[in-house]
Amino acid sequence: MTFIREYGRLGAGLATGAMAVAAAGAALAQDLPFRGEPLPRGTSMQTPATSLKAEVVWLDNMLLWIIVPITLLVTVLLIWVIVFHNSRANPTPARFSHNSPLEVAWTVVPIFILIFIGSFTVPALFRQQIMPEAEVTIKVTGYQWHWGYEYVDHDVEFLSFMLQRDELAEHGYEDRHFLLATDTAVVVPVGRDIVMQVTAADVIHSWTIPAFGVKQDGVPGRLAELWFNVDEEGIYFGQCSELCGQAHAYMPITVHAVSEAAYIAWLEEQGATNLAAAPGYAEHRRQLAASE
Ligand SMILES: [Cu+2]
Repeated sequence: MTFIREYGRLGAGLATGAMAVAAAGAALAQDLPFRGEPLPRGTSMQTPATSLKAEVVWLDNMLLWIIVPITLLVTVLLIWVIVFHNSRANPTPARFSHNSPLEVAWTVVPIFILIFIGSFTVPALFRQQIMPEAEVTIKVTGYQWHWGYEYVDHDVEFLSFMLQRDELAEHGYEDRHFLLATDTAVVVPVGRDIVMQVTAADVIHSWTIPAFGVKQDGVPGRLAELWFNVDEEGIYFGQCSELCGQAHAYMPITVHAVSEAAYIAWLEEQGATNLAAAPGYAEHRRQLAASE
């Protein structure tokens, strides 16, 4: 494992040259609840942390109500045919080969089912794929095998490597977060529209946070986008979701969703420029002035 990490770091140095590794977000981990993580014996989706994910979960449940009756109907028909229409039970089969009303029905009914499903899934797809006006813009680059982040409005950039088991505690994580927690984390304010620009530097990677309902391939030479707006403060985990080579399983993603004040404080800590562009900055200044 150490080999993989060191190898990754070497690659990082080659790939990004002078890109500095900032100790981002390490101090924040202790104060935030863990929200977006896989649970032991968990079989369903993670609790939604964004409206997009809530919609995905709703769609999933709704589709279940359609697919279960269809599956049952087909199963019953199959059993019925097997039992009553085999050569022993039915030695002289009927010779007809068409039944127009039935054929029209089994064409039209599925069309209506598809239109019904599409009337929900197509608008959901548009909500995911049409980017809102970004309040925070972050560029993420996939490397073999770690992530690089750039807060484009603030000249803040850092790399993000998976933590080894013995490093978890000092960063505020627990043992179960092995293979999920990273040394630096993406920090975003809650209740704001975050737009991530996703790309890659070597092969295709994929950036995702399951609790946010987002997943986007990072393709070298292209800039794709995804967006989310986190409801609650907390720590959310994801993993590279496009098979990208030997250490694909060792480039997880950690997001800290924090209050606006904590986000601005973090930006300051990172030596961010253009702080006035941070969402809620004017309000934050006013509160600071009032408290003095
Ligand atoms: Cu990858």
